[in-house]
This record gives sequence, structure tokens and C-alpha cells, in this order.
Amino acid sequence: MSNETKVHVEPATMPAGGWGSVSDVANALTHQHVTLKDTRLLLKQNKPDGYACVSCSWAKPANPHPFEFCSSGAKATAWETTSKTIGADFFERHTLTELEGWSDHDLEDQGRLTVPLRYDAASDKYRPVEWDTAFAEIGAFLRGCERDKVVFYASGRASLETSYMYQLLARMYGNNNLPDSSNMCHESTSVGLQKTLGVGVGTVGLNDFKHTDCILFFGQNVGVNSPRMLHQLQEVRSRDVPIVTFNPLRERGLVSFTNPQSPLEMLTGKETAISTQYHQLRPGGDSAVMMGMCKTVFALDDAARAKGEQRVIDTAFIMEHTHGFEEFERAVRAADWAEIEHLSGLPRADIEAAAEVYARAGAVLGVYGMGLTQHRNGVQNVTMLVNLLLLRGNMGRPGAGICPVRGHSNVQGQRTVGITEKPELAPLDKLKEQYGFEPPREEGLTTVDACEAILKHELQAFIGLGGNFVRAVPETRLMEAAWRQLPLSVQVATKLNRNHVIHGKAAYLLPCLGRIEIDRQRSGEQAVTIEDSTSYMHGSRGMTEPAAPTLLSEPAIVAGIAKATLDPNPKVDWDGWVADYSTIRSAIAETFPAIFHDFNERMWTPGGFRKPLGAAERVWNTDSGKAEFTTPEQLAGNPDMQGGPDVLRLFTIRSDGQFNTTIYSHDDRFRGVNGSRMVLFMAPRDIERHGLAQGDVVSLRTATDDGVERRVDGLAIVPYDVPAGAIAGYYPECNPLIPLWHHAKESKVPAAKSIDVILERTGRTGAVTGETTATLNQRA
Ligand SMILES: Nc1nc2c(c(=O)[nH]1)N[C@H]1C(S)=C(S)[C@@H](COP(=O)(O)OP(=O)(O)OC[C@H]3O[C@@H](n4cnc5c(=O)[nH]c(N)nc54)[C@H](O)[C@@H]3O)O[C@H]1N2
Ligand SMILES: Nc1nc2c(c(=O)[nH]1)N[C@H]1C(S)=C(S)[C@@H](COP(=O)(O)OP(=O)(O)OC[C@H]3O[C@@H](n4cnc5c(=O)[nH]c(N)nc54)[C@H](O)[C@@H]3O)O[C@H]1N2
Ligand SMILES: [Mo]
Repeated sequence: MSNETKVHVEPATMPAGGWGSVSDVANALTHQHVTLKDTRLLLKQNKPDGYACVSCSWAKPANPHPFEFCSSGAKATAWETTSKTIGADFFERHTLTELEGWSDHDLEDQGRLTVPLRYDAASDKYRPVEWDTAFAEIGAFLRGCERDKVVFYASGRASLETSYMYQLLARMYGNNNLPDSSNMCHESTSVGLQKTLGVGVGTVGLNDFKHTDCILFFGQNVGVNSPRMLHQLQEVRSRDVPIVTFNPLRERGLVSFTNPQSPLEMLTGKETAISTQYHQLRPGGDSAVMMGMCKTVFALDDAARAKGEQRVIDTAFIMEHTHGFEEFERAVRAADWAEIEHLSGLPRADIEAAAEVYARAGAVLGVYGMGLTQHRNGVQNVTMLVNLLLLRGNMGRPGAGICPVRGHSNVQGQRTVGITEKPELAPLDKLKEQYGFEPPREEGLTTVDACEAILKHELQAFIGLGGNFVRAVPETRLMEAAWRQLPLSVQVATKLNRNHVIHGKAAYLLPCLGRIEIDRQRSGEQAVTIEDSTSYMHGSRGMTEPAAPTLLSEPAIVAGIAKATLDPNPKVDWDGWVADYSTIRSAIAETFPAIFHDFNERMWTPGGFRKPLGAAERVWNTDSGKAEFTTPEQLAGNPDMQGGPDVLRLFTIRSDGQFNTTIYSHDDRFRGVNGSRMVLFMAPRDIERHGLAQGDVVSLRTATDDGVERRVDGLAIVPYDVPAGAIAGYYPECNPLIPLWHHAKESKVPAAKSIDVILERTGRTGAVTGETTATLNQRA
């Protein structure tokens, strides 16, 4: 398998959506051997009677567009419903040492896993194993472990039903070690919003887009990572509502959009300009920007007051609904513009221009993604956005509120049904009463904690419900080495990935049904449920034949492990749950009545049913009973790294050719880079300053002196429209550069968007072909 580093840069002039996305979908379907019959599937995606897309978690409307899918969702569907499969014969042909040399793309591209596998050390191969044998052996192993030395990780895709069973398995086993992908993602949201608004999720629903007068858009790449939201943004823009964007990189999808589902737009090539202001701040500069915006709001308020005009600050709201305003006001007034400009990389005038739009608008939405959460001060970025919104009462009224755009399709729902390492967030007393066992009360391990335990060789077993843990976490080199010493790894998965070929000493790979597949159990075909990014629950029905008759569903696999591991408990009928998922939903409704009452009756509500959200009704479930203003500690985005004149700040990004560690292709249609992901996006000014040219190959080394060498070699320079001093590279290829300790202080989200690095020129030029630079085209 190739490790080709040839890269071709070409004009990326097309808008998001448009013909590019249509041909992209066609390519994905063809490559995955998806037949025409199956492509009709896409019409059922995100429909009230269909299946919930396995790509992102953006809201699913009650009155969907005829084609409520996007190119990213279509690719994810093609990837899961592919007719390519791998069975025992594939693993007979390849040792795991050999497979380690394969690229992420090539591993997953082999197709769907079909048989349960057990690692055989003598031959260095995965060999087939009977399901019951696998469960019995895993159960026996886990029974022999210390209860706090086992981790139950979840990637955010499994249904509410599976997730509920999984958290119960962990707690009945005896720990709260339930880290999940949100620990690397929106945990900064969960912590920051819980603290300030009393609810760990966003307050905004689709309806708010109809009523908003302004959107502030921080660090989220809508065109790639949640493209269905472009429909809402396009509608918003058709009402001439301003969208003010903050992103170091000029993202195509945030510049303009052609709706591929509108024949007229496709024929005329009409583009909707998305962002009305686009501010390319320094990575990590968001808290400083928001501080500057707050300063401007205060200045405008002072001026209005002096003239006897209507106040800019919503004093009535602040008095009735908030706490901590005076201290925050003092900090804002004391903040220094020179520092704000320095840390944000933006001139004061630009920040003031953004704030003036904000101050004029009636109802404002704050939308954000990983650009805020994946920093040392990730939680503070979130609470600064809350501060800014609270100043003008932009919370809990139509068209206003905060909108974190979540990642995995059920990552928010997993938390709702109890997947959390924080015991205070789980209904432990209720579980005790319902199932008659003593739930553990000790704090469990987060993702970063789990990594630390693995590095110290303290962990005895790791169970992964989906995901690609070692590839997604920081500190790749040390983690891969330590992972091999892990006594047991068990992975429940649909596709082969790096975390399967780099495995524990004993290892099992258990293949499961995907959500798009028909799930037949004793009582008939089953449906499952998920929660979207706006807190609406939806039913989802599998529609295609399973990739193989040997696959088990995720509930069946969790039940299989549970029965083999736990002492029998007459109050938990694992088999009954697997036979009929409506009984799992009844159990969920019993545990969480306020959210899930009448769950089975309500699960097919068009547009979903929403969980109660106090903050959206101006009910604040915080300690003070009010929404909290938070005074920031300091504004710097990366206070603990080395800094210095030679240091560049790296932020890691996704392409449209990937879903997290799943690499669909080595192309990045939106940024015009084809054939390789081993590239670095760099400002022309920096390229010149370093004496480099497009196509030069460089190495990066992390700028720390903690005794660990972290480097990535073989990165080709691509000129791009990023601020001087900042560079962008792809996740997960750049993960070896992130120290494990480099994470958000209160949420432990790895700070993947601000890594200080030193660049070393290593060699040959000319690996990049194509005469245009993406930079110039992005300005079009
Ligand atoms: N097709 C596709 N869809 C996906 C995924 C995927 O990989 N592929 N992943 C899913 C998952 S799990 C998640 S969490 C979401 C992720 O979706 P996003 O939240 O969009 O995450 P990223 O693409 O990592 O980065 C978002 C943006 O942050 C910008 N940025 C970087 N640093 C900063 C900064 O300091 N400040 C600001 N303001 N911006 C910054 C980057 O330029 C980038 O445009 O998408 C989900 N959807
Ligand atoms: N540097 C850097 N690192 C990051 C990020 C970043 O922006 N930069 N982003 C972080 C974020 S936001 C996240 S969410 C994490 C993602 O971390 P993970 O969620 O752990 O990783 P994924 O790549 O989403 O997992 C892909 C695998 O899931 C399995 N899978 C797919 N569908 C199913 C299914 O239906 N059931 C089961 N059981 N398995 C399935 C397949 O085997 C596939 O190989 O990475 C984080 N790491
Ligand atoms: Mo994520």
C-alpha cells in the first residue's frame, strides 16, 4: 500500500455545495460499489420514517427537504453500506505487523468487517472465533480484573438504546470509566454551559434560525462538517441577516454556497454569500476577540447613555436573570486593547466592526465548533461567548441563544442516557433503585485520564464501542507503544482501523451492524433512537440488508459481554432487551422520566421530540439560580507553551475527504489539494520568511522541553490564506505533535487547535504540482 506524498494543488473556486458536491457523491458511491437501488436510500436519510444519518448530528427538520442529505452524509452512507467486505480469509493473508504499514484509508477501504476475530500471537494474525467463545473469554478476563482498571470507551455513534445498556454494564461492573469522544470534542461545551447556563448543551433549535437577526460564527467548518446547516444559513442570508465569521482559515463553505438541491441555482451557478464579515484571527485568539467585542458593547452603551438614547446593554435582563455582572464589567473595562489586538491578531477596528453589527441586532445566535473548544482555554472560550450573548439578553428568546455544533451523530444523546465519567451527571440513585445494585460513586476516567493510565501501564482492559481511540488521541508515539502492553483490548466496530491493528496483548475485534442496516431480532425488525445537536430525539430504522449474516447488533454485543461478565441480576433482562428494543426504551423512560416519558409513542414525532432545556426558557439550573457571567482568568490562547520568534502555531483541521479518522480519500475538494494529506497550509509571508517555496518538504517538532521528542516528517508546504504565524495540518496525521498534557484546563479536551511547533526544512522540493496557489483562489 502506498505512502504517496505527491500532492496536487488546484484552483478551489467552486462554492460549497454546487456541482462539485454532486460529482463527489457519485464518486463515493461508485468507489464503494453502492448499487443504484441502494442510492434511493439517500431519500430516506434524516426523514421522519427513515434512518438518521451516520455522519454529523445536525438537526433534522419536521418538514425535510426532498433530499435531506449532503455530500458528507452521502459519503458516510456509501462508506457504511458498501458491498465490499472482509472476512477470515483477509486476515489469514495479512499479519498485523504488515497491516500496520497500511494507510488509514486503505485499512477502512477494505470494507465491512464480517466475523468476530481474536488475536493469535503465534501467527500475528486475527483468527475467527465463535461469538459465544469470544464473550465467554472476555467475560472471564474482565471478572479477573480490578474493577477500576477497565475502561468502557464510546465513540459518539451508537444509539440511545445501546448507550444506555453500555453505561449500565460499566456501572454494574463497578466503575464510572466511561470516557467518550466528546472528551476530545465538546466537553468544553458541556463544562462551560453547565456552569454558566445550568445545562450542558446548546439552547438553539432550528426555529431560531427563522427569527434571528445576526449570527456570530466561531471556529466551525459548516460546508464540510455539518453541511445541512447551509440550508438554514442560506435562508438566513436571504433575509439579509449578517453572519460574522471568526476563523483563521478562509473556509470555502463559510464564504459561499450553491444549493445542489435547487435546480435553478445549479443551472445559473447562483451563489449565496454566507459570511458578511470574515475575520481571520490568530488560532487561540477567540477569548481576546470576544473581550474586545464586549469592550465595544460597553463603549456603545456608555455613548447611548450619555445621549439619553436606548441602552445597548440589556440591563433589565441582566438584573433579573444573571449573576456576576459587576465583576465581569470591571474586567472588561480594564482589558487593554493592545493586548487584545496582539492576542487576537486582529486590528481593533475589525473587532469594533463585528461588535457594532452585534450591538445593532435584535436577536443573535452564537454558533461554534472545535475552533473554540480544542484549546487550553477551551472552556473559557465557551463562557466568553456566553458573556457576550448575555450582555444583550440573547438567551432564552426566539432567534437568540448558543449553538454548539456537535460532531458524531449521537454524541449528545450518549451523555443524556448516562455515558459520562462524572458520577454527578448520572442518575445513580435511580439506577440503584431500578436495578437493585450499588452504583460506583467515584469519579471515572476521562479520555486523557485513560491515556495517562495506559502510559503508566495501569490499565488492564479497554473496551471500545466504536471509534479509533489511539488514532484520535494526542501523543501518538507514546500511546501506540503503551497500547501494545495493554493486557486486553476489545473493539466493537464496523470497519478495520489503526486501533485494531495496534492492539492489546489479548485482543478481540467484534463486527457490528451499522445503523443503516436492518436489525432483525426475536420480536421482528428493530428501530433505534438518537439525539441531534439541538436536543431533539429521533427514531431511525435500518433499511439495507446487513453486510453479513454473521454480524450482531450493538445491543446484542453489549448484552453478550454483560451476561458473560456480570453476576446474574433478575432485574436486568439483557436477552429480553435484545429481543425487543422497545423494552430498552421503556427502561430509559423509567430512569429519565422528564426527558423520555412515553418514549416509544413519541420516537417517530416528525422533527423529533425535545428534551426539556431550562436555559431555553430562562430557567437557570445553576448554583446561583441565575445565568452566570464569568470573568476570564487570562486571554492568551496558549499560555503554557514555549512561544518565541521561531515558533509557529499549528491548528489541526478536517478535510471533506474524511470523517474523523476515517479517510475516504486523500483529496480536499474545498481547499483544492489533491493526492496527499501530508501537507501544511502556510501563509505566503511565512513561506518567504522561512526561505521556503511551495512543495518544499518540512518536519515539525513540538516546541516544548518536557523531555519527549514529538515530530512529524514529510509535510509539503501549500501556500494558503492563513494568518502569519499560524499553520494548519490535518488531523489525525499531526496528532503525534500534541502532548497529552496540552489540554483544556477544566474539560481536558486536547488542545488540537493550538500547538506551538518549530519547523525544520528537510529536503527535496517539487513534490507539489500545479501552478496555482490555493491562497489566491480562496480570495475569489
Ligand atoms: N464530513 C465530516 N463531518 C464531520 C466530521 C468529519 O470529520 N467529517 N467530524 C464530526 C465531528 S466528531 C465533529 S466534532 C465536528 C467537527 O466540526 P468542526 O467544529 O467544524 O471542527 P474542525 O473541522 O476540526 O475545525 C473547525 C474550524 O475551526 C477553525 N479554527 C481552528 N482554530 C481556530 C481558533 O483558534 N479559533 C477559531 N475561531 N477557529 C479556529 C478551523 O479553521 C476550522 O474551520 O464535525 C463532525 N462532522
Ligand atoms: N488533532 C486532532 N485530534 C482530534 C480532533 C481534532 O480536531 N484534531 N478531533 C477529536 C474529535 S472532535 C473526536 S469526536 C475524536 C473522534 O474519535 P473516535 O470517535 O474514536 O474516532 P472515529 O474516527 O470517529 O472512529 C471511526 C471508527 O468507528 C467505527 N465505527 C463506525 N461506525 C460504527 C458503528 O456504527 N458502530 C461501531 N461500533 N463502530 C463504528 C469504525 O470502525 C471506524 O473505523 O477525535 C478527536 N481527535
Ligand atoms: Mo467530535
